[in-house]
Amino acid sequence: MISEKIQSALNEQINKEFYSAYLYLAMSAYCNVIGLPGFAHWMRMQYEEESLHVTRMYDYILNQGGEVHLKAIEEPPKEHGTPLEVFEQTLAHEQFVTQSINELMDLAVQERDYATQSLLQWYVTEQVEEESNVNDILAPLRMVGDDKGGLMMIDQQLAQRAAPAPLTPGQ
Ligand code: OFO
Repeated sequence: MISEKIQSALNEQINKEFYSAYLYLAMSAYCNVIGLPGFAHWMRMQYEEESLHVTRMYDYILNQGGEVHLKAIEEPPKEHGTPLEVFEQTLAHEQFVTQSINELMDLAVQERDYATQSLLQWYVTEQVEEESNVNDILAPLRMVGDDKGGLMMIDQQLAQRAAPAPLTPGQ
């Protein structure tokens, strides 16, 4: 069982995770248009990963006997600038999501809701990985600058990203 307060905060977070999925799908389309299929693929995989972040939280609310409220998803921007700017925006967005997860954790601690803390610990760890993955891409992007050959090499590396593992029952 979860309190009304926790239920409402988790539903807000679901909306943010949906927005993340939407944003990365928009970025994927944008990267396709600017001729970077590897970047587009990476963003498409990120979209899939965000969808799993949605369903993990959605399943948790239902498993706790709570109610899911799906709210309108904000429209993401269409233009994202240079490939470097695409990943700078990605890092800024992930930092925003990390902050949001941390605030949720503060609330779960205040409410002494141990089950929700356990769920959120997964997201805390995930956010460390999300930010680190993006930083690992930003470093070579900053190094190559406008060099087309360098960008092509990064594009080929990003094309290798594997699909995220599906959720298994109980996760
Ligand atoms: Fe759901 O981690 Fe990114 O936003």
